[in-house]
Amino acid sequence: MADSHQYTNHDVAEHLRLIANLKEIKGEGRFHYLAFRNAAEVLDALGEDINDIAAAGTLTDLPGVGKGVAEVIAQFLASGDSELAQKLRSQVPVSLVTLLEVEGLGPKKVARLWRELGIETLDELKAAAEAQKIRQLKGFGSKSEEKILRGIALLAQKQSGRTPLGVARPAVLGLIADLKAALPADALTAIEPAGSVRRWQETVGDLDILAITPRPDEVMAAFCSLPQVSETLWRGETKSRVRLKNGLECDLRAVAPTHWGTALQYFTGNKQHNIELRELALKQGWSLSEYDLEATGKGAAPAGEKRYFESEEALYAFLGLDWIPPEMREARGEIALARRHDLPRLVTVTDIRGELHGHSDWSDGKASIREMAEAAIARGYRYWLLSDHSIGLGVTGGVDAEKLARQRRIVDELNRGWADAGVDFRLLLGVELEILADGRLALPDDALAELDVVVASIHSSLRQDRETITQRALNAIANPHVDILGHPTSRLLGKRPPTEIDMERVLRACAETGTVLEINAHPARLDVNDIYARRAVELGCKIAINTDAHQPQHMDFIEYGIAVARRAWLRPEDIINTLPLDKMRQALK
Ligand code: DGT
Ligand code: CA
Ligand code: CA
Ligand code: ZN
Repeated sequence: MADSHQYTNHDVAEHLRLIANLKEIKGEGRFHYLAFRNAAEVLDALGEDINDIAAAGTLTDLPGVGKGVAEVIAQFLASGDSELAQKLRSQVPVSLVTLLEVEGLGPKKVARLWRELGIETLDELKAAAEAQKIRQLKGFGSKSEEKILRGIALLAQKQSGRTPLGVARPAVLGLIADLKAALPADALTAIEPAGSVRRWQETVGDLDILAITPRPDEVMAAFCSLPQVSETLWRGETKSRVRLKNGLECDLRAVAPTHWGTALQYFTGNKQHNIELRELALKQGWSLSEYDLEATGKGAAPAGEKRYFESEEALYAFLGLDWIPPEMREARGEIALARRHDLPRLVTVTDIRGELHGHSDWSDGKASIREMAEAAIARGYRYWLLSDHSIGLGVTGGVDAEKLARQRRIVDELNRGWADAGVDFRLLLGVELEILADGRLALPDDALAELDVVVASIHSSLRQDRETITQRALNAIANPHVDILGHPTSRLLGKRPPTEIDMERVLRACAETGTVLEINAHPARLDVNDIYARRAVELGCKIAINTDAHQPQHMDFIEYGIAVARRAWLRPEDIINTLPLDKMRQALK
């Protein structure tokens, strides 16, 4: 058992560091915890496999490894844990170790926050800092609270690496709006987001903004002192980089009007698209940079001659290409299409005529049926599907056959009112039907038969193995009453990975049965994503783009779903809720 070589040197070092941290937080003397921290460093630098050394019985020959540490190592290699760690864990909450990763918090401070304020987790730390409780401790002040909050934001971002678009996009639009407000009107001629936000990529590494200004120094100064900026990382004449209080970093570049087309193209990316475009330019005898095209001498123009472009359209056109929408700039064959003048006419927000998944306060929504429908009317929609959660999810008020019958009477009455008033709008009645853990559906067929549209979704037992969870979806898809498969992979961006579901099988089954696949536009979901949406249409599936609105404002999220569709190269005809009501109904099962 001791010889299974299950654990690496690095695993052992991490275990020793955990012990050192717990000891230090507990308040043991330096000598006690430093011994473990030093031994961990020895292990990190060790060339030999620690399992071999343990098997040879020579652990204590290692520098810094005494009897106590050797015993811990031997136990860990045999069992993945040690008695000492177990004992320490019973004396100190392990979640405190995470607090050590917050910038500026050492073990001594963590120990005091724990002892004096009872803080054990990041959430509790955040709540205490926000409630201004930490400044009451001796040696801590309002500055430390700010620092802790910044550290928490940074840590959260470091752990995930990238930020969901739903956070990044409002942040960059807010910066642009505030910068405009902070400057006189003639200071900014143009300002646009670039980079992954402009391409609507689902997660974002950093923010990029591009501006045309006659006075770059004034713009850089205003940018670096915006209220959401926590720190200026770099400031030059035409470029600045700042860190925001929410942990995101943002680049701002100022360019001259003559360079706008090439600069916006360059800083929109993605990198691979740029590389392909540069190769194409080179073949035509031009070297492409963020500033201009410069003749290489291998084409018609004499070497060194320059061309400037005030718009992206002009740049792409000069290279013989149609303008490529940013969402398509992912080096997936779009340059070849643009060259053949064969780019798809991508769907836009204004193509959408209604939505087919939304909630009211009959389940977990925040507004009444009428308020939701009126919000849809206000957006110019011709139809909207009320699809509250069915029973089987545990949401209070999940609807059953009896409640659906009551909803039908309300829906009919509302529709009569709009018809009488000459409003061209139809409220449809459906349900978001729970696909239960064993694959059964939460409502019987005769109840489903009464509904206009049925959306079936998986919300529970998300950790099931690939076969089980795929079979669940396939059962729902096979049901003749199930029209739409809602948020098929159940992921929550930055919070919960997709399930193990076999999307290729699901997409094929949807195509075969005529079940519509949802692009759930809620920025926390974006489910299915662009890759699956593209594959779905290749296989002949129909798509619906829905915000899954739980309150009227959520309907604004439609642009995120449209972006997923555009990144999947989808046209209006690929999406059923671009159709008028009667045609849309014919397109259902
Ligand atoms: P991100 O920030 O990781 O979400 O992704 P992007 O695309 O915003 O990347 P970022 O911020 O590093 O750079 C912005 C754009 O600048 C990128 O999309 C393309 C361009 N760019 C950056 N580095 C290079 C490069 O080494 N070569 C080329 N051709 N373009 C680059
Ligand atoms: Ca970026
Ligand atoms: Ca950047
Ligand atoms: Zn829903």
